[in-house]
Amino acid sequence: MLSVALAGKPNAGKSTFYKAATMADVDVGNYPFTTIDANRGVSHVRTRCPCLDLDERCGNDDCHDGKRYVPVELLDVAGLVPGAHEGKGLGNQFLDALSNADVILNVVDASGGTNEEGEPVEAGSYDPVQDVEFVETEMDLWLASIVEDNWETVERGSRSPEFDFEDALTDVLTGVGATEYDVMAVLREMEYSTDPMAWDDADREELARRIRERTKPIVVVANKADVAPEGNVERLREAADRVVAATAEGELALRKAVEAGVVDYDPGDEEFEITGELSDAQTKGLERVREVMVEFGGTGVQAALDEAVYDLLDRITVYPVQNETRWTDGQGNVLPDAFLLRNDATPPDLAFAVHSDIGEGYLHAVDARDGRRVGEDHDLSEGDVIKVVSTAN
Ligand SMILES: Nc1nc2c(ncn2[C@@H]2O[C@H](COP(=O)(O)OP(=O)(O)O)[C@@H](O)[C@H]2O)c(=O)[nH]1
Ligand SMILES: [Mg+2]
Repeated sequence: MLSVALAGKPNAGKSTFYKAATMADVDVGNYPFTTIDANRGVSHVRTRCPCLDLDERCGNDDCHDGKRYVPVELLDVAGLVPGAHEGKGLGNQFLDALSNADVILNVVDASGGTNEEGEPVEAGSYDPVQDVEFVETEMDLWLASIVEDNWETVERGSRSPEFDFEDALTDVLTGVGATEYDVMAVLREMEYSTDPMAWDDADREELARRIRERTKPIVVVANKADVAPEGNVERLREAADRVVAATAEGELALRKAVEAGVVDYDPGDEEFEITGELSDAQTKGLERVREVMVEFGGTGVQAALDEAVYDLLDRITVYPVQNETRWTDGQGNVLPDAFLLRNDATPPDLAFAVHSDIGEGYLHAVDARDGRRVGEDHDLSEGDVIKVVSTAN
C-alpha cells in the first residue's frame, strides 16, 4: 500500500488530521483494520469510480455513489523540532519513521499561533512560512547524516576490484526507500567523482537533498486555516510549490457528525448537509466549518491526500477484473479492487501489483471498456478497467 506520512512541528494538528483521515466512515464502509497501530492507519484517496459508466453503482464498500475511496497508509509521527536530525526532541525516531513513506504531508500551523518548537504563542505572532523550510532542512540533514555515517563503508568497498559506486550508494540508501533507479536518476543530475575519497560534506549533502526531493516529496498542509490571519495561506502558497489550505479540526467535526447520523457528507465534498437534530453550539460550530469550506473548496484534508497521491506522485487508479463484460471478480463483485499505479504503468505492471504469480504468468490483457486486447506496453490511464489473463488465474 502507498504510504503517506504526516510531518511537522508539535501542535500543528497532525494527530487531528490523522484522526479525521483514518476515522471509519459508516457511510463509506466499515474497516476493521482502520487502525493498524497507534500511529499507522488506513486512509483513502478519492477518485471517480468507473461504475458511474455502468447502469448501476458497484456497491463496493469503498464506493459511495460513484465516489471511490482507494486505501493508502497514513503515518502520524512525533512532532519534529529544529535540530531533530541531531536527535533533538524525538528527532531521530521521528525521522526514521519516515523511511517507508512515499510522500510527506508537512502539516503547518497557518494561524501562526505556535512557535518553532510548537509551543503556543499569541495568534499571528509567528511566521508559519519558516515551518515550510525547516521540515525540508531537517529531512535533508537527516538523510545527509545517514550518507555520512555510511561513507567509511563505501570508501572501504572502493578498494575492492569489484567495486561499483552506484551499487554502493544504493546499498546505503535502500534503507530510506530509495531504489537503484532513484540513485541513478539523481546521480545523472550531479557532477561527481566515482572515487568516494574525493567526496566532501557538500557533495554528500547535495546527494542527500536530491534523494530526499525525489523519494520524499512534500505537500504543505496549511492547517488551522479557520483561524489563520489574513494573508498567511497566500504567503505559504508563495513559499512552497504545493500547498493545500485545511481545517483538520473541521474535518474531524464533520466525520463525527456523520458518524452520529446528523450530517450528510463524504470526505472531499465541498459542502455538507445537516440532516439531524443538533444543539445550538453544534450548529454554530458546523456553520463556521461551512464558511471555511466555502472559502477553500472543502476542509482540505481529503484534498491534501489527493494532491499528494494523484498530483505529486502522479498515480493512476486501475481496476483489475476477471469478467470483462460485467467488471466483476470470480464471486460476482463489481469492481472489487483498485490499485494506485505509476502513471507510466502497463498491463504487466498491474498484473504484478495484483500478485507476483499473476505477473510472472502474464499472457495478455483486455480493456474491459471496449473488450479489446491491449499490448504489453499499453499505457494505462486513470479509471481503466482491465482483465489480466495469466497462467496463474
Ligand atoms: N482552530 C484549529 N485548531 C486545530 C486544527 N487542527 C488541530 N487543531 C488544534 O491544535 C492543537 C494541536 O493539535 P494536534 O492534532 O494534537 O497537533 P500535533 O501535535 O501536530 O499532533 C489541538 O488543540 C487541536 O484541537 C484546525 O484545523 N483548526
Ligand atoms: Mg500528535
